[in-house]
Amino acid sequence: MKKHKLSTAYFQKNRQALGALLTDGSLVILASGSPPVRSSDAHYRYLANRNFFYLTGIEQEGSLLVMFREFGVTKSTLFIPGIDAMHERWNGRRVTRQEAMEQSGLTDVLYIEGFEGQLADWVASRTTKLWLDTSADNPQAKALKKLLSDKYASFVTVDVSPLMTQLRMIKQPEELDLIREAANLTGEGILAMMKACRPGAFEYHLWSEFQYTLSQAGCLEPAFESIVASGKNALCLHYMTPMERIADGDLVQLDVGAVVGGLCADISRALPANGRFSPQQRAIYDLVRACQETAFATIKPGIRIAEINDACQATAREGLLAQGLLQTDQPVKEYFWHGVSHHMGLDVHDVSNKESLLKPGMVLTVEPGIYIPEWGFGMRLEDDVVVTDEGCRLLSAGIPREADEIEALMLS
Ligand SMILES: [Mn+2]
Repeated sequence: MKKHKLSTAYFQKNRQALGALLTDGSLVILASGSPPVRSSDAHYRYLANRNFFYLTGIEQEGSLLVMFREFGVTKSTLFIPGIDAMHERWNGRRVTRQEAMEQSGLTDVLYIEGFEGQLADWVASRTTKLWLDTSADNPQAKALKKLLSDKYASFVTVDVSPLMTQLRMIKQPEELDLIREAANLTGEGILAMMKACRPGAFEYHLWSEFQYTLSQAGCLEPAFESIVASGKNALCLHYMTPMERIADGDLVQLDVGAVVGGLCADISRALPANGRFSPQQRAIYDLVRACQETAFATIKPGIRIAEINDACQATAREGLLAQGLLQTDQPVKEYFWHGVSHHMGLDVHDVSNKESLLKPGMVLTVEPGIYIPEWGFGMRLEDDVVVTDEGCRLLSAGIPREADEIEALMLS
């Protein structure tokens, strides 16, 4: 049977890796957070703060991870909310101490009520440096910050998120496996959308096919709001109101991603609504595909993401000049609107340090896009790659990508 989650060893290894970056006397405190309010007393679906999750594997709101480094050894303690029958009757059961131990590999799992007492001991006696995740934007993290600044005003707090970013940027083999699985599931959803795509269908028919495919595989929430944009709607990059009827001759932009075991995929395809690309659509499709190939050939350790952008823009410029769409004195950015790559992992737009050079194990999207308002459409193609020692390797290799392949599938 396939495994669909990260192993306990993964979280243990991550804590060790963070510990190795800390000096003696360091106290790190990370909050799991709480779901944001949607409206009135309704909340959005909960997702634990990803830095907290990276170190624990725990999806329990209102929890804290404390890591304390002393004599070259890092001791980690997890605090979870206690048993509360009335709360659980309404909101579902909470993770138990036993479950938390098994999931995280931590042996010290305590109830959150004991946190402040423990904190006094750690801080008063031995801490010299207090690390908080200042990138965390949730009520629990804010309350923690306030508690610490009220009670321990003399401590200088340091932001732990740059260290987390440094670790999270390099993906481990089991993360890569799950990203591949997420890409495969995304591919299944795209095939279902291709079957549903025809003139007269509504954008939401495709949207719901994707949602259905993911839900059937146990992925109740995609990595991000699915984009299905027909015709000129694709000229809005983050089009999120898929309510329009698809017309004959439209190009339909898909930008979608599944999540498996916490790891995301992010894939874009463009479909001809009636099964055949028009000559104009085909010309732009082939040019965007050429930009993708340029990116695949450019990505290797030691370069910056900006270099991938530059290379793709050069390919796009050449193609647009040949099409007569671009004049020599015109900037290519008039048709090439957005960057080509971002990091991807536990977050679809994963944490990254823009200045850092690419290294093996980093996962990037490759998503060149060309948008032609005067032709009434635009499109991007997006795949996911891992940087290798020599270059890069596709993680979304199985998803139909070539124009001929797409047409054959749409007409079958
Ligand atoms: Mn993307």
